[in-house]
Amino acid sequence: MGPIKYELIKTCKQTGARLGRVTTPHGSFETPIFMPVGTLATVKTMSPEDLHSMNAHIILSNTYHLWLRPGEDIIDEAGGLHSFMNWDGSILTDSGGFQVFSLSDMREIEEEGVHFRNHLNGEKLFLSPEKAMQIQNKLGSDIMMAFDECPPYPASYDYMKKSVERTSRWAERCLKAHQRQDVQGLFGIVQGGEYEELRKQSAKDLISLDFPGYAIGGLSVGEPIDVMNRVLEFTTPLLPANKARYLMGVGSPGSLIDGSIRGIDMFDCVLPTRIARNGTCMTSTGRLVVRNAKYARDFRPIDENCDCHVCKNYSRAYIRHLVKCNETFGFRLTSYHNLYFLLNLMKQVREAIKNDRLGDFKEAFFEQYGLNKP
Ligand code: PRF
Ligand code: ZN
Repeated sequence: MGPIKYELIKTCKQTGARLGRVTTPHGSFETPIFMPVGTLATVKTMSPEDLHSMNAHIILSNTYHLWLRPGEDIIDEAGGLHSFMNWDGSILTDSGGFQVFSLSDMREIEEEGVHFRNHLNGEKLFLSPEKAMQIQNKLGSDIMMAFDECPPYPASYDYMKKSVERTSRWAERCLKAHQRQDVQGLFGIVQGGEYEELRKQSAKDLISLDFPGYAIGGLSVGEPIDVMNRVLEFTTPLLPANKARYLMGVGSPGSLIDGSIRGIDMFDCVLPTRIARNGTCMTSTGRLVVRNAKYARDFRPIDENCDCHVCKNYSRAYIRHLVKCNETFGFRLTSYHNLYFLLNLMKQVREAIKNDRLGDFKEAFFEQYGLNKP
Protein backbone atom coordinates (compact mmCIF):
# COMPACT_ATOMS: atom_id res chain seq x y z
CA MET A 1 0.00 0.00 0.00
CA GLY A 2 1.49 3.34 -1.09
CA PRO A 3 1.26 6.67 0.75
CA ILE A 4 -1.79 7.93 -1.20
CA LYS A 5 -5.12 6.20 -0.81
CA TYR A 6 -8.45 6.87 -2.56
CA GLU A 7 -11.74 5.40 -1.35
CA LEU A 8 -14.90 5.82 -3.38
CA ILE A 9 -17.76 6.51 -0.96
CA LYS A 10 -20.64 6.83 -3.42
CA THR A 11 -21.65 8.11 -6.83
CA CYS A 12 -24.47 10.59 -7.38
CA LYS A 13 -27.46 8.82 -8.94
CA GLN A 14 -28.46 11.98 -10.77
CA THR A 15 -25.05 12.80 -12.36
CA GLY A 16 -22.46 10.08 -11.73
CA ALA A 17 -20.26 12.48 -9.73
CA ARG A 18 -18.03 10.76 -7.13
CA LEU A 19 -17.92 11.35 -3.41
CA GLY A 20 -14.62 9.99 -2.15
CA ARG A 21 -11.89 10.25 0.42
CA VAL A 22 -8.18 10.81 -0.20
CA THR A 23 -5.64 10.00 2.51
CA THR A 24 -2.06 11.30 2.44
CA PRO A 25 0.70 11.22 5.07
CA HIS A 26 -0.64 14.65 6.20
CA GLY A 27 -4.30 13.82 6.69
CA SER A 28 -7.40 12.88 4.82
CA PHE A 29 -10.15 14.84 3.10
CA GLU A 30 -13.39 14.26 1.22
CA THR A 31 -13.51 14.81 -2.53
CA PRO A 32 -14.38 16.53 -4.87
CA ILE A 33 -12.04 19.16 -3.42
CA PHE A 34 -10.54 22.51 -4.44
CA MET A 35 -6.84 23.11 -3.71
CA PRO A 36 -5.73 26.72 -3.14
CA VAL A 37 -2.53 27.58 -5.01
CA GLY A 38 0.61 28.54 -3.06
CA THR A 39 3.14 28.84 -5.86
CA LEU A 40 6.01 30.29 -3.79
CA ALA A 41 5.31 28.32 -0.59
CA THR A 42 2.55 30.75 0.39
CA VAL A 43 -1.05 31.12 -0.72
CA LYS A 44 -0.67 34.82 -1.45
CA THR A 45 -1.64 36.95 1.62
CA MET A 46 -3.02 33.92 3.55
CA SER A 47 -1.42 32.41 6.66
CA PRO A 48 -1.62 28.65 7.30
CA GLU A 49 -3.98 29.53 10.20
CA ASP A 50 -6.27 31.33 7.72
CA LEU A 51 -6.21 28.27 5.46
CA HIS A 52 -7.12 25.98 8.35
CA SER A 53 -9.94 28.30 9.42
CA MET A 54 -11.53 28.06 5.95
CA ASN A 55 -11.17 24.26 6.04
CA ALA A 56 -8.53 23.93 3.33
CA HIS A 57 -6.97 20.47 3.59
CA ILE A 58 -4.55 20.43 0.68
CA ILE A 59 -2.70 23.18 -1.15
CA LEU A 60 -0.66 23.20 -4.33
CA SER A 61 2.87 24.49 -4.78
CA ASN A 62 5.29 24.65 -7.70
CA THR A 63 8.54 22.81 -8.39
CA TYR A 64 9.66 25.37 -10.97
CA HIS A 65 9.33 28.44 -8.74
CA LEU A 66 10.79 26.83 -5.60
CA TRP A 67 13.70 25.41 -7.60
CA LEU A 68 14.61 28.96 -8.73
CA ARG A 69 13.89 30.59 -5.35
CA PRO A 70 14.91 29.71 -2.63
CA GLY A 71 16.19 26.43 -4.13
CA GLU A 72 15.18 22.92 -3.10
CA ASP A 73 18.28 22.45 -0.90
CA ILE A 74 17.23 25.19 1.50
CA ILE A 75 13.74 23.67 1.78
CA ASP A 76 15.27 20.24 2.31
CA GLU A 77 17.47 21.65 5.09
CA ALA A 78 14.37 23.15 6.70
CA GLY A 79 12.96 19.63 6.89
CA GLY A 80 10.82 19.88 3.75
CA LEU A 81 8.11 22.21 2.49
CA HIS A 82 5.63 21.44 5.29
CA SER A 83 7.96 22.60 8.03
CA PHE A 84 9.53 25.38 5.91
CA MET A 85 6.14 27.08 5.48
CA ASN A 86 4.52 25.79 8.68
CA TRP A 87 1.68 24.00 6.86
CA ASP A 88 0.78 20.63 8.38
CA GLY A 89 -1.98 19.81 5.89
CA SER A 90 -1.35 18.01 2.61
CA ILE A 91 0.70 19.48 -0.24
CA LEU A 92 0.68 18.66 -3.94
CA THR A 93 3.50 19.97 -6.13
CA ASP A 94 3.26 20.47 -9.87
CA SER A 95 6.30 19.19 -11.75
CA GLY A 96 7.49 22.34 -13.48
CA GLY A 97 6.69 21.17 -17.00
CA PHE A 98 3.67 23.39 -17.41
CA GLN A 99 5.35 26.40 -15.80
CA VAL A 100 8.33 26.12 -18.14
CA PHE A 101 5.92 26.21 -21.05
CA SER A 102 3.83 29.09 -19.76
CA LEU A 103 6.50 31.35 -18.19
CA SER A 104 9.72 31.12 -20.10
CA ASP A 105 10.58 31.82 -23.68
CA MET A 106 13.24 30.23 -25.83
CA ARG A 107 12.39 26.76 -24.65
CA GLU A 108 13.62 23.80 -26.62
CA ILE A 109 12.13 20.37 -26.07
CA GLU A 110 14.19 17.28 -26.70
CA GLU A 111 13.90 13.66 -25.60
CA GLU A 112 16.12 14.22 -22.58
CA GLY A 113 14.16 17.22 -21.25
CA VAL A 114 13.54 20.93 -21.82
CA HIS A 115 16.09 23.73 -22.24
CA PHE A 116 14.80 27.17 -21.39
CA ARG A 117 15.65 30.47 -19.74
CA ASN A 118 14.98 31.50 -16.17
CA HIS A 119 12.06 33.98 -16.35
CA LEU A 120 13.70 36.11 -13.63
CA ASN A 121 17.24 36.62 -14.94
CA GLY A 122 17.54 34.96 -18.35
CA GLU A 123 20.01 32.29 -17.15
CA LYS A 124 20.02 29.01 -19.14
CA LEU A 125 18.33 26.10 -17.39
CA PHE A 126 17.46 22.48 -18.08
CA LEU A 127 14.61 20.47 -16.57
CA SER A 128 14.12 16.75 -17.11
CA PRO A 129 11.93 14.03 -15.62
CA GLU A 130 14.80 13.00 -13.32
CA LYS A 131 15.49 16.57 -12.18
CA ALA A 132 11.78 17.26 -11.55
CA MET A 133 11.64 14.13 -9.32
CA GLN A 134 14.84 15.05 -7.47
CA ILE A 135 13.48 18.50 -6.67
CA GLN A 136 10.06 17.21 -5.58
CA ASN A 137 11.70 14.53 -3.42
CA LYS A 138 13.57 17.32 -1.62
CA LEU A 139 10.43 19.45 -1.27
CA GLY A 140 8.73 16.47 0.37
CA SER A 141 5.23 17.10 -1.00
CA ASP A 142 2.61 14.40 -0.33
CA ILE A 143 1.64 14.24 -3.99
CA MET A 144 4.22 14.85 -6.72
CA MET A 145 3.36 15.29 -10.38
CA ALA A 146 5.06 13.62 -13.34
CA PHE A 147 7.05 15.82 -15.73
CA ASP A 148 4.88 16.26 -18.82
CA GLU A 149 4.47 18.41 -21.89
CA CYS A 150 1.30 20.51 -22.10
CA PRO A 151 1.08 21.61 -25.76
CA PRO A 152 -0.79 24.83 -26.56
CA TYR A 153 -4.33 24.81 -27.95
CA PRO A 154 -4.85 24.15 -30.76
CA ALA A 155 -2.10 21.68 -31.62
CA SER A 156 -2.11 19.42 -34.69
CA TYR A 157 -2.88 15.72 -34.31
CA ASP A 158 0.62 14.82 -35.46
CA TYR A 159 2.32 17.09 -32.98
CA MET A 160 0.04 15.95 -30.17
CA LYS A 161 0.74 12.30 -30.94
CA LYS A 162 4.51 12.80 -30.71
CA SER A 163 4.05 14.82 -27.54
CA VAL A 164 1.82 12.18 -25.88
CA GLU A 165 4.34 9.46 -26.70
CA ARG A 166 7.16 11.50 -25.21
CA THR A 167 5.09 12.34 -22.11
CA SER A 168 4.54 8.57 -21.63
CA ARG A 169 8.27 7.88 -21.88
CA TRP A 170 8.92 10.73 -19.44
CA ALA A 171 6.33 9.29 -17.03
CA GLU A 172 8.20 5.99 -16.97
CA ARG A 173 11.48 7.83 -16.27
CA CYS A 174 9.75 9.77 -13.46
CA LEU A 175 8.64 6.57 -11.79
CA LYS A 176 12.19 5.15 -11.97
CA ALA A 177 13.75 8.35 -10.61
CA HIS A 178 11.29 8.79 -7.72
CA GLN A 179 13.30 7.98 -4.58
CA ARG A 180 10.73 8.25 -1.78
CA GLN A 181 7.86 6.03 -2.87
CA ASP A 182 7.11 5.13 0.76
CA VAL A 183 6.14 8.70 1.78
CA GLN A 184 5.38 10.58 -1.44
CA GLY A 185 2.87 9.54 -4.11
CA LEU A 186 3.48 10.31 -7.79
CA PHE A 187 0.53 11.05 -10.12
CA GLY A 188 0.69 10.52 -13.89
CA ILE A 189 -0.71 13.19 -16.24
CA VAL A 190 -2.94 12.25 -19.17
CA GLN A 191 -2.43 14.51 -22.20
CA GLY A 192 -3.71 14.32 -25.77
CA GLY A 193 -5.53 17.62 -26.29
CA GLU A 194 -9.01 17.29 -27.78
CA TYR A 195 -8.18 14.03 -29.62
CA GLU A 196 -10.04 11.02 -28.22
CA GLU A 197 -7.62 8.45 -29.66
CA LEU A 198 -4.65 10.24 -28.12
CA ARG A 199 -6.32 10.60 -24.72
CA LYS A 200 -6.98 6.83 -24.90
CA GLN A 201 -3.37 6.13 -25.79
CA SER A 202 -2.08 8.41 -23.04
CA ALA A 203 -4.41 6.92 -20.39
CA LYS A 204 -3.48 3.37 -21.42
CA ASP A 205 0.28 4.07 -21.30
CA LEU A 206 0.04 5.69 -17.87
CA ILE A 207 -2.31 3.10 -16.37
CA SER A 208 0.15 0.37 -17.36
CA LEU A 209 2.69 2.13 -15.10
CA ASP A 210 0.26 1.93 -12.16
CA PHE A 211 0.35 5.41 -10.60
CA PRO A 212 -1.54 6.01 -7.32
CA GLY A 213 -3.55 8.76 -9.03
CA TYR A 214 -4.05 10.37 -12.43
CA ALA A 215 -4.32 13.97 -13.55
CA ILE A 216 -5.91 15.26 -16.70
CA GLY A 217 -3.63 17.93 -18.15
CA GLY A 218 -3.79 20.03 -21.28
CA LEU A 219 -7.24 21.48 -20.57
CA SER A 220 -8.23 25.06 -19.76
CA VAL A 221 -5.53 26.17 -22.18
CA GLY A 222 -7.80 28.32 -24.33
CA GLU A 223 -10.28 25.76 -25.71
CA PRO A 224 -14.05 26.43 -25.53
CA ILE A 225 -15.90 25.09 -22.46
CA ASP A 226 -17.81 22.47 -24.46
CA VAL A 227 -14.52 21.06 -25.79
CA MET A 228 -13.25 20.67 -22.21
CA ASN A 229 -16.49 19.00 -21.12
CA ARG A 230 -16.44 16.62 -24.08
CA VAL A 231 -12.80 15.65 -23.44
CA LEU A 232 -13.64 14.97 -19.79
CA GLU A 233 -16.62 12.88 -20.84
CA PHE A 234 -14.46 10.47 -22.80
CA THR A 235 -11.34 10.67 -20.62
CA THR A 236 -12.43 10.15 -17.00
CA PRO A 237 -14.14 6.80 -17.79
CA LEU A 238 -10.75 5.55 -19.05
CA LEU A 239 -9.23 6.00 -15.58
CA PRO A 240 -9.36 3.38 -12.81
CA ALA A 241 -12.30 3.91 -10.42
CA ASN A 242 -10.17 3.20 -7.34
CA LYS A 243 -7.68 6.07 -7.91
CA ALA A 244 -8.04 9.84 -7.51
CA ARG A 245 -8.52 11.99 -10.63
CA TYR A 246 -7.19 15.53 -10.73
CA LEU A 247 -8.11 18.17 -13.31
CA MET A 248 -5.15 20.54 -13.50
CA GLY A 249 -5.51 24.31 -13.46
CA VAL A 250 -9.30 24.39 -13.48
CA GLY A 251 -11.25 26.34 -10.89
CA SER A 252 -14.03 28.61 -12.14
CA PRO A 253 -17.22 27.90 -10.19
CA GLY A 254 -19.01 26.50 -13.26
CA SER A 255 -16.17 24.19 -14.27
CA LEU A 256 -15.78 22.86 -10.70
CA ILE A 257 -19.38 21.67 -10.89
CA ASP A 258 -19.10 20.49 -14.51
CA GLY A 259 -15.84 18.64 -13.73
CA SER A 260 -17.33 16.96 -10.64
CA ILE A 261 -20.27 15.78 -12.75
CA ARG A 262 -17.76 14.19 -15.13
CA GLY A 263 -15.96 12.25 -12.40
CA ILE A 264 -13.17 14.61 -11.29
CA ASP A 265 -12.06 14.50 -7.62
CA MET A 266 -9.44 17.26 -7.31
CA PHE A 267 -9.05 20.76 -8.77
CA ASP A 268 -6.65 23.70 -8.42
CA CYS A 269 -6.61 27.20 -9.85
CA VAL A 270 -5.04 30.61 -9.23
CA LEU A 271 -8.34 32.26 -10.23
CA PRO A 272 -9.79 33.04 -6.75
CA THR A 273 -6.57 34.57 -5.40
CA ARG A 274 -5.59 36.25 -8.69
CA ILE A 275 -8.89 38.07 -9.23
CA ALA A 276 -8.99 38.94 -5.51
CA ARG A 277 -5.84 41.01 -6.01
CA ASN A 278 -7.59 43.28 -8.49
CA GLY A 279 -10.67 43.60 -6.30
CA THR A 280 -12.95 41.00 -7.89
CA CYS A 281 -15.04 38.76 -5.65
CA MET A 282 -17.05 35.61 -6.34
CA THR A 283 -20.50 35.73 -4.82
CA SER A 284 -23.61 33.57 -4.88
CA THR A 285 -25.06 35.90 -7.53
CA GLY A 286 -21.97 36.15 -9.72
CA ARG A 287 -18.82 38.29 -9.75
CA LEU A 288 -18.70 41.53 -7.79
CA VAL A 289 -16.00 44.08 -8.62
CA VAL A 290 -15.67 45.68 -5.22
CA ARG A 291 -13.42 48.50 -6.45
CA ASN A 292 -16.32 49.97 -8.43
CA ALA A 293 -17.52 53.46 -7.40
CA LYS A 294 -21.03 52.19 -6.72
CA TYR A 295 -19.78 50.41 -3.59
CA ALA A 296 -18.26 53.55 -1.99
CA ARG A 297 -21.20 53.85 0.45
CA ASP A 298 -22.35 50.22 0.40
CA PHE A 299 -22.06 48.93 3.96
CA ARG A 300 -23.33 45.42 3.20
CA PRO A 301 -20.94 42.44 3.16
CA ILE A 302 -19.37 41.25 -0.12
CA ASP A 303 -21.88 38.39 -0.27
CA GLU A 304 -25.00 38.53 1.89
CA ASN A 305 -25.31 34.75 1.64
CA CYS A 306 -21.72 34.06 2.77
CA ASP A 307 -20.87 33.20 6.38
CA CYS A 308 -17.10 33.67 6.10
CA HIS A 309 -15.17 35.77 8.62
CA VAL A 310 -14.80 38.60 6.08
CA CYS A 311 -18.50 38.80 5.24
CA LYS A 312 -19.40 38.68 8.93
CA ASN A 313 -17.13 41.62 9.83
CA TYR A 314 -16.30 43.92 6.90
CA SER A 315 -18.27 46.01 4.41
CA ARG A 316 -17.98 46.49 0.66
CA ALA A 317 -17.26 50.20 1.30
CA TYR A 318 -14.32 49.43 3.62
CA ILE A 319 -12.86 46.73 1.37
CA ARG A 320 -13.25 49.00 -1.67
CA HIS A 321 -11.38 51.75 0.14
CA LEU A 322 -8.50 49.41 1.03
CA VAL A 323 -8.28 47.92 -2.46
CA LYS A 324 -8.36 51.41 -4.08
CA CYS A 325 -5.48 52.46 -1.82
CA ASN A 326 -3.52 49.26 -2.59
CA GLU A 327 -3.60 48.34 1.08
CA THR A 328 -2.43 44.74 1.59
CA PHE A 329 -5.23 44.09 4.07
CA GLY A 330 -7.80 44.68 1.32
CA PHE A 331 -6.27 41.89 -0.80
CA ARG A 332 -6.17 39.65 2.24
CA LEU A 333 -9.90 40.14 2.77
CA THR A 334 -10.88 39.55 -0.88
CA SER A 335 -8.54 36.51 -1.12
CA TYR A 336 -9.97 34.99 2.06
CA HIS A 337 -13.55 35.44 0.88
CA ASN A 338 -12.90 34.03 -2.63
CA LEU A 339 -11.11 30.93 -1.30
CA TYR A 340 -13.83 30.39 1.28
CA PHE A 341 -16.42 30.73 -1.48
CA LEU A 342 -14.86 27.96 -3.61
CA LEU A 343 -14.15 25.65 -0.66
CA ASN A 344 -17.74 26.13 0.46
CA LEU A 345 -19.00 25.52 -3.10
CA MET A 346 -17.19 22.15 -3.08
CA LYS A 347 -18.70 21.34 0.30
CA GLN A 348 -22.14 21.95 -1.20
CA VAL A 349 -21.21 19.79 -4.20
CA ARG A 350 -20.22 16.93 -1.85
CA GLU A 351 -23.44 17.37 0.09
CA ALA A 352 -25.46 17.28 -3.15
CA ILE A 353 -23.69 14.05 -4.22
CA LYS A 354 -24.57 12.49 -0.86
CA ASN A 355 -28.22 13.34 -1.54
CA ASP A 356 -28.14 12.25 -5.23
CA ARG A 357 -29.09 15.73 -6.38
CA LEU A 358 -26.01 17.36 -7.94
CA GLY A 359 -27.98 17.94 -11.16
CA ASP A 360 -30.56 20.03 -9.28
CA PHE A 361 -27.79 21.84 -7.42
CA LYS A 362 -26.05 22.67 -10.70
CA GLU A 363 -29.22 24.05 -12.24
CA ALA A 364 -29.93 26.29 -9.24
CA PHE A 365 -26.30 27.46 -8.95
CA PHE A 366 -25.89 28.24 -12.66
CA GLU A 367 -29.16 30.17 -12.61
CA GLN A 368 -28.18 32.24 -9.58
CA TYR A 369 -24.56 32.79 -10.64
CA GLY A 370 -25.65 33.84 -14.12
CA LEU A 371 -24.07 30.99 -16.08
CA ASN A 372 -25.69 29.58 -19.20
CA LYS A 373 -27.76 26.51 -18.78
CA PRO A 374 -26.26 23.41 -20.47
N1 PRF B 1 0.44 19.86 -16.88
C1 PRF B 1 1.04 20.23 -15.70
N2 PRF B 1 0.55 21.23 -14.95
C2 PRF B 1 -0.54 21.88 -15.36
C3 PRF B 1 -1.21 21.56 -16.57
C4 PRF B 1 -0.70 20.49 -17.38
O1 PRF B 1 -1.21 20.12 -18.44
C5 PRF B 1 -2.28 22.45 -16.69
C6 PRF B 1 -3.27 22.53 -17.78
N3 PRF B 1 -4.39 23.29 -17.45
C7 PRF B 1 -2.25 23.28 -15.54
N4 PRF B 1 -1.20 22.92 -14.77
N5 PRF B 1 2.13 19.57 -15.30
ZN1 ZN C 1 -17.49 35.81 2.45
